[in-house]
Amino acid sequence: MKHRLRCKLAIAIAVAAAFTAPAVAEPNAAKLFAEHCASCHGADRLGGQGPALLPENLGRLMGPRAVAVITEGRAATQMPGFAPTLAKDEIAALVAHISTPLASVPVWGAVEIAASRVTHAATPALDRPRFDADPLNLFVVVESGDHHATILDGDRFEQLARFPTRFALHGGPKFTPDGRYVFFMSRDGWVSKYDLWTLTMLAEVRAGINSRNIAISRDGKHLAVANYLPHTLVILSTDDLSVEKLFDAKDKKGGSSRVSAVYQARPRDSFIAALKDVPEIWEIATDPNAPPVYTGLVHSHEKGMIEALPSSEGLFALRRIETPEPLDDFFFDPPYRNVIGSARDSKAIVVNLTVGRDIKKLDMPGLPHLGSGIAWIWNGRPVMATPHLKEGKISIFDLLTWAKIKSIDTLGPGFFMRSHENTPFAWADGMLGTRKDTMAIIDKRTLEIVRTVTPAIGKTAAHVEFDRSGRYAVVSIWEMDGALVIYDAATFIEVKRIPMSRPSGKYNVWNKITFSEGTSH
Ligand code: DHE
Repeated sequence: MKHRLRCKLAIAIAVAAAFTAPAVAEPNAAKLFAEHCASCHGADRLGGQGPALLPENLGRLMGPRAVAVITEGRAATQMPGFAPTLAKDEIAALVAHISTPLASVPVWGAVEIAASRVTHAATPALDRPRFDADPLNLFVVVESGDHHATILDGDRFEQLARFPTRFALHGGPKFTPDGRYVFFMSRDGWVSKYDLWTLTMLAEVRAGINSRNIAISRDGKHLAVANYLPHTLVILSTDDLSVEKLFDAKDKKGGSSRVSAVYQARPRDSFIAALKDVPEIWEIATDPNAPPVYTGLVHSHEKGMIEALPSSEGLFALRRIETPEPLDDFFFDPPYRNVIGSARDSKAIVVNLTVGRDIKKLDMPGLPHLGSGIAWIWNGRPVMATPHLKEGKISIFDLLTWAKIKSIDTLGPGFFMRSHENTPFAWADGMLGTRKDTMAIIDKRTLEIVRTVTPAIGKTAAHVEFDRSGRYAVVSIWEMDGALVIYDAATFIEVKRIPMSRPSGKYNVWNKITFSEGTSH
C-alpha cells in the first residue's frame, strides 16, 4: 500500500515537472550591449563612432523610437538594423539599459579639457612649405576605414603624407585662412591641429566626450566645438588649443540641450550653433568689436517694452534667436542672411538672421539633407539644391521666393552633393539606395541629369570634391578596399584612381578657405 502511494506521488511530481514551463532567462542587457553596441558607442556608453547612449543624450529617441532604431537601423547613419540578429525581448532589454542613467557622468569642463592637451611637436617659423607642391591645392582626405588621413598634392594627385588620426573623425576638417593649419575632430571629442607646411601633427585636446563638429572663426583665431556630451559649446584658441570660453548649452528658460552643429558665418563674422533639444539658434560674435546684443529692456512693436536677455558684447557675445521648434541640419544662403533648418513633420523653417526670427515654413518631404545643399545662380536668380535621405530626388528651391523650382529624379536617395564655381555641373551620390554605386551629374543650367557614372560596380560611391580650379572632380569609393577616383570634370572621363581605406571625405584647401561655391564650409 505504502509502495503504491509512493509510486503515485512520484508520478504526480513527474507530471507536474513535465508541465511546468522551464524558467526563461532574462536577456542580459549588459552582455548584449558589450557584444553588439560597444564597438561604436563605447563600452562605457559615452560614445565613439556612434553617439553616447545615455538618457540625457538620447533626447527624442527614447522608448518606442529607440526600439525602432535598434530594430530597423537609422537612415543616413552607420547604425544597422538588428532585427535579423536580436529577439524582441533582447531589443527591449537594450532600450531599458540605455535609458538608465549612468551612476556618474564624467565632468568634462575647462579643467578636464586643459588637462587632456597633448603636444606632439613645436611649430617652426617658416615662410613657405617644406615641399614644392601648391600648398593651396592640397587635398586632405579622411580615410575612415583605418582611421588615417592622407595629404594629396592636388596638381599631380600624389600622396605627400599619410598619418593615423583619432578614432572616427566626423564633419569637415577646418583650415586657417592662410591654409597652413588644419583641424580635425573625432566623434569622441578629440580636436587635432596639423601643420600642412611641415606635414606634422602639432597638438591635440579632448574638448568633449561626444562631439559633433567644429567651426573656425573668420580670422582663424578661434575654433568652436559642438558637443552632445556634455551639453556645451567650447571655444578653443587655434594657437595652442587652450579653452577660451565654454558655453553651457541652455536656453533662456534653463532647458539643457545637445549642440548638434556649429558653423562659421563668414560675412557676419560669427559662429552659428544649432541646438538639438531647445527652440533656439545661437549666434556668437567672433569680432572683438561686436556691438552689444541687448541691454535692459528693448522695444517690440507688438508687445511694447519687453524684457531682454542679459547684455553681452565684443568677442563671443551671445545672441539667442528663438525658433518655433528645435531645428537641425542647416543650410545657409550665400550671404548668410537666412538659414534653413529641418523641423518635424517634413517641414523646414527659414530663419532670417538679420531680424532674428523665422520668416517661412517650407514643405520638405523625403528628409532633405540640407547640410549637403549647394547654391548657384540660375537664370539670374540664387537657387539651392538639396539631396534627400529617403527619396531618390534632388530638390531645387528659389532662394528669394523659397518656391520649389524643380524636383529631379535620381536613381536613389543620396547623402552628398557638390559643385564648383568653374564647372556647370553638380555631382550627387546615391549612396543610401540600391544603386549606391552611381553618381548623378546634373547640368546646373538646364537642371537635367546629363550623365550617370559608376566608379566601381556594386561599391558605394560618395562625396565629391573639386580641385581648386574646378577641372577635376574627385569621388570616393567608400569601401575598406576603396579608392579616390579622379574624373575630368568636363568630359567625365576617369584620369586616375588611388587606392584608399574608405575615404569618407576629401577637402581642398583653396575651396575651403575661399568658401568656394558648391562645397561645404
Ligand atoms: Fe555627417 C558632415 C551631421 C551621419 C559623414 N555631418 C556633417 C555635418 C553635420 C553632420 C552637422 C557638418 C559638419 C561640418 O560642417 O563640419 N552626420 C550628421 C548627422 O546628424 C548624422 C546624420 C547622424 C550622426 O550619426 O551624426 C551624420 N555623417 C554621418 C554618417 O553616417 C557619415 C556618412 C559617415 C561618418 O563618417 O560618420 C557622415 N558628415 C560626414 C562627412 C561630413 C559630414 C564626410 C563632411 C562633409 C563635407 O564635405 O564637409
